[in-house]
Amino acid sequence: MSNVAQASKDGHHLNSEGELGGGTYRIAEIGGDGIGPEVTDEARECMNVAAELYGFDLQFEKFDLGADHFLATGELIDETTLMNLRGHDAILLGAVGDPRVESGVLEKGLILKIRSAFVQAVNVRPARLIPGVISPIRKLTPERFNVVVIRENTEGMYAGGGSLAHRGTPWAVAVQQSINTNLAVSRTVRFAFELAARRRNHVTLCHKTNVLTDAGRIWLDAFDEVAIGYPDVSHNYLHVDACCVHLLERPEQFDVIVTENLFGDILSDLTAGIQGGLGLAPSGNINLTGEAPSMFEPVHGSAPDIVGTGRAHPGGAIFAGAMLLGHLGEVDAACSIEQALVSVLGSQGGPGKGGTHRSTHEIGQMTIDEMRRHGDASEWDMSGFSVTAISSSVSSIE
Ligand code: GGG
Repeated sequence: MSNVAQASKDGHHLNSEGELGGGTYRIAEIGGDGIGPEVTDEARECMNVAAELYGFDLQFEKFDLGADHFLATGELIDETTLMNLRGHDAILLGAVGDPRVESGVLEKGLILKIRSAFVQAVNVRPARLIPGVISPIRKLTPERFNVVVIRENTEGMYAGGGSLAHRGTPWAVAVQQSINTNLAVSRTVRFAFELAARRRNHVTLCHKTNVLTDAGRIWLDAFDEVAIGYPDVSHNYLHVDACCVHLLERPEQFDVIVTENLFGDILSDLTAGIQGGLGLAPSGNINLTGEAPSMFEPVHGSAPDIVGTGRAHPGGAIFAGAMLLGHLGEVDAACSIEQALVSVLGSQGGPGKGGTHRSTHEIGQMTIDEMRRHGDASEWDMSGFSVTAISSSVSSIE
């Protein structure tokens, strides 16, 4: 993590080694549905300004995927498009989901398809209370809330196994399978320990082992085995229901939470809520081998009820853009975006209570103004627990 960038004479910035950047990155942009394109527009603009300030190029290619494409063509994503996506350095995703399409079709056919096709094995979901943003937890202070949920990203209930027979009859029967392989569980747990070793040295495994005894066993076995290799990282286990209460009552006990796919999806909405709003939460779907691109997205969905109103908060998407750049190694640029937005949130509040409710575009522009005003990443406080720090450190975890 560098926080010592310097301004060069032409207004660009030198990295911590005193070099001007200069690389070119190909970014695939999937705005998707609902408010997705509105928030990715703001994230892209912030990323472009960061590239300009820090001396590298971003080539964005937009992919028209989502409900409109599906309704017009009957296709979700074809093999050629997947091949094309694969040739990019990273993917920026907005949101999917549309009331015109049966629930689950777009989510499974696009997001889950890309996660599994590109073996984006873990989903990294950081949340922290940013000064100026009001948490629904009364008297919560920033020092007490800074967590990362590591969600297994390819299996569990989301692997797609199941069947529904006799739909529409009184004897309809549905089966939804949860898949848990030692391979996927172990790599997720190992990732969580590696990340914790770069943070505050604590991992909590969250499951429901007292009821889901078979899946729970494989998680506990992997957890115990991996923990042996990390003597400096303390660890504990919580049932998922208890974990929810602990997050509300004693959030300071958590550093890294590792869990299976479904629990991770739900718990990370809770951590986003504690942070002051789902609109602020970013995530990274990480390919651990570098053989395929990783994908960065806000945690929130497509929010069709507020499309076109300018009320969507772009914070989660902008933070996701920062994570993406951190993952590519452009740490100073990522840091500049992140800290500029933190500064904007400090003066404007978050999407919830106490926020000034600026428009999507106003928040994006204020972030850019702040980046240009401060520019030099060395001025920012990079305490090591930011989304930039997380994403730049996870890029070295395999
Ligand atoms: N921006 C992410 C998004 O559109 N999420 C909708 C959703 O429900 N995704 C399912 C998932 O994250 O597993």
